[in-house]
Amino acid sequence: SYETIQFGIRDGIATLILNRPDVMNALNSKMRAEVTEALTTLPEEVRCVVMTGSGRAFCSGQDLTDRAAAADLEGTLRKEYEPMLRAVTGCRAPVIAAVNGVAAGAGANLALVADVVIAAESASFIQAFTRIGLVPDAGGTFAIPRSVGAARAMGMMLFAEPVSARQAADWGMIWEALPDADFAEGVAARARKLADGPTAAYLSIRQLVAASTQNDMDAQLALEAKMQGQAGRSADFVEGVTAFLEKRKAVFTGR
Ligand code: T3D
Repeated sequence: SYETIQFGIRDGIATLILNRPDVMNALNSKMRAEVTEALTTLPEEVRCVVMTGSGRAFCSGQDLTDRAAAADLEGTLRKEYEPMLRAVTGCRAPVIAAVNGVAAGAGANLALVADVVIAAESASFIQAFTRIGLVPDAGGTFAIPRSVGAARAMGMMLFAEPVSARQAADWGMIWEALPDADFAEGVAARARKLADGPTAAYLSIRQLVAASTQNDMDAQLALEAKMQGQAGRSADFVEGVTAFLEKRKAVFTGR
């Protein structure tokens, strides 16, 4: 069991709760290690992961009381943040970031590397780094210009002001903002849908979209063909087509 996160699995859905509510779930070394560990050792039964925060925040970013991290930011990023971010992007199952409250600094960027980001309307995203004289990290300068364009990325990063969940959704930085009253139910419904879906195809889609930031069209068409070849040999494809022809809902096993 873990100290800084809560982790549980039910009906194919793993829920990972960042759990240091007194400090708005600030990231310390232990939390980075535990998030990484939980996501890289998922049992086979898991077909969707929901990552969220306990209390009123999602995550306030780096724990600013941690002197050791502050003494070697470069080392901390390379040795602790990178493995955590890659554990999200490389996770076998799709990851939903359920942003229940403020997501600041590396906490915002941890959410933004997830496959789907759903935020409660009262939540906000803050590229807080320049408030303390730092530059955005944790993949923010990679992901944000790609999702919202350079003008909005620059505004967010230079002004370090909160961007509301609604604004983030309107800009295409996240998938959707839900009224607070519908948030838990909305997240659960989305997680259920992914956990019941063609898990192997989802993994390929995530790899294709990631590769599209680097590939030219030739390389991307080749990768699509390869991954569609794989999908075409899956049990879920057989089931999907059979269910369509039998006019019933497909029952995917994720294989
Ligand atoms: O390795 C490295 O260091 C490099 C990596 C850097 C990556 C980064 O993430 S840098 C950016 C770090 N994060 C921030 O600068 C955000 C700091 N927090 C805030 O700006 C605000 O707390 C929030 C906007 C997140 C929330 O504001 P509010 O007013 O709702 O809550 P609050 O009162 O500020 O915070 C509640 C408590 O959480 C408070 O403690 P207290 O007074 O009740 O004892 C506050 O100090 C604590 N807290 C919030 N964020 C952090 C934190 N404690 C440690 N580290 C934090 N990041």
